Amino acid sequence: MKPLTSDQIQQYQRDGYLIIRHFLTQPAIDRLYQVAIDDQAISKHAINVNDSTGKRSKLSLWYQPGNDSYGLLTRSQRMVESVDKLLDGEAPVCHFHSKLMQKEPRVGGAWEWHQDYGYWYKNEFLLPDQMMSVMMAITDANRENGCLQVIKGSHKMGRVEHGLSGEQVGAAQRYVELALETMELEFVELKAGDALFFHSNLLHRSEANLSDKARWSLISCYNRQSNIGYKESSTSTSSITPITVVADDALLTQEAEGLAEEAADFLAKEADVALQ
Ligand SMILES: O=C(O)CCC(=O)C(=O)O
Repeated sequence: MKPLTSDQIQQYQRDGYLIIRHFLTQPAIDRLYQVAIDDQAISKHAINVNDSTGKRSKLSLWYQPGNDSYGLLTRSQRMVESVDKLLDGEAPVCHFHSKLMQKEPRVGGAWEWHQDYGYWYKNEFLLPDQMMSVMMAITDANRENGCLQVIKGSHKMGRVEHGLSGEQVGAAQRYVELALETMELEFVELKAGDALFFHSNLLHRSEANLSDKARWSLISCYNRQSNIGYKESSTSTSSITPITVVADDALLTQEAEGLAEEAADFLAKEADVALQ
């Protein structure tokens, strides 16, 4: 396992994100893709989120990382140590939640400009520098199938006001426009197995998937134990429970399990997605 270099850490601090190419090997990608397709618990708990034009994305969100392939990835040493290097503070790294984002060909909808902390602030987490997300590409993500777009350096703006925008929560348009006047817009094209680490205040969005290729990704969100969500809406305490780390190859060497419905603690279908 290669630790992050000081250049990579500086890059994250300067830009608000860091791309690590080939984070996963091909056998690991194959396994995650297979689970994404086959897992009953994931499909049973998929929630539809419409964009402003009525196009629909699906996501399944859970709090507790278990012994399934996704849990083993989110708890792997390389992942947790990378997050540990990038987050501010010293307290142990915890898993807030993970979600499998399913943008189906021609159907998958857009996501409005937002900061993840625009949502999480409402859960009364106080320290955005102690929160981040990691997007793992399960399939290739490119301009055609609605890859993530980010505004480089926008995490330095601090939290921008957010409001409801259809079924989603979006950042105040005026601030997004101002940011785009002086900061660079980047389309984050990823190959399956690439990982994008990004700060909770980084402005990002994605467009609809108008292509004939699915765009699936796993987004895992991390927090430090010291950063309490005073109004965390879930019953789960995962965001302040230190992760039990596993070896990097556990994903391939351990018997693959499906997500355990009870243990994973899925976000209920009727829950308010706007709070996530
Ligand atoms: O998957 C996407 O395209 C965007 C998802 C996103 O921005 C989020 O869940 O915060």
